[in-house]
Amino acid sequence: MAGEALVVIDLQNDFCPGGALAVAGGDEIVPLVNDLIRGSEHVIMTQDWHPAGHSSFASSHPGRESYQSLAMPYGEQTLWPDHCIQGSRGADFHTGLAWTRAELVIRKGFRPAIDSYSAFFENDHTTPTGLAGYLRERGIGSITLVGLATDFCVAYSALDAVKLGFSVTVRLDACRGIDLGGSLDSMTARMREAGVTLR
Ligand code: VGL
Ligand code: ZN
Repeated sequence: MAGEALVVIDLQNDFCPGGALAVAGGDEIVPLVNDLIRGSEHVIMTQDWHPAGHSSFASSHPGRESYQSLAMPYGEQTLWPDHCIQGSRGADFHTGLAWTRAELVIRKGFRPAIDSYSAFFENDHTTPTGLAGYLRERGIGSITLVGLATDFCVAYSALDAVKLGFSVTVRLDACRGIDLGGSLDSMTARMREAGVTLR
């Protein structure tokens, strides 16, 4: 039987209340995620990991503000407050997260000129992170996604995973969203239409 993995997306301090890009209720999912970790054969985590001055930060574009969209060479990019700076406390996993069983941590968003929402591809949708190769080489065909944020990094990871041929479940009860201009509804619909199992 093909292996299964739990993929925990960006459960980091900056995405939890008190953090630089706090997702409402982001910390509430930690106990449930920990239960899922205990019950999973393989555990993989992603860590948003930006250099200071990253191009996805509004502060890198004078005159622009957070949550506005900006045309980048690779497409439209939402601008964010500075967050998940490499090595900062904000970039650490949430203190309560049972991260020690993670067999792989994929860091993403480390190239200054490009953001990376998905665990599989950067926002140009072509530069791979290596996660698909890891899963295939390990014989893992099914993944369950949990974490932050539902409508950004979780959703783009789920959509890419389906495209790559993986069987994908998103546990919505173990995710929380940002909901920018209706993005929670629209990305949930896109996941459903793509064949992601939503639970
Ligand atoms: C995320 C915005 C910027 C996420 C990461 O984890 O969903 N969102 N960087
Ligand atoms: Zn980010």
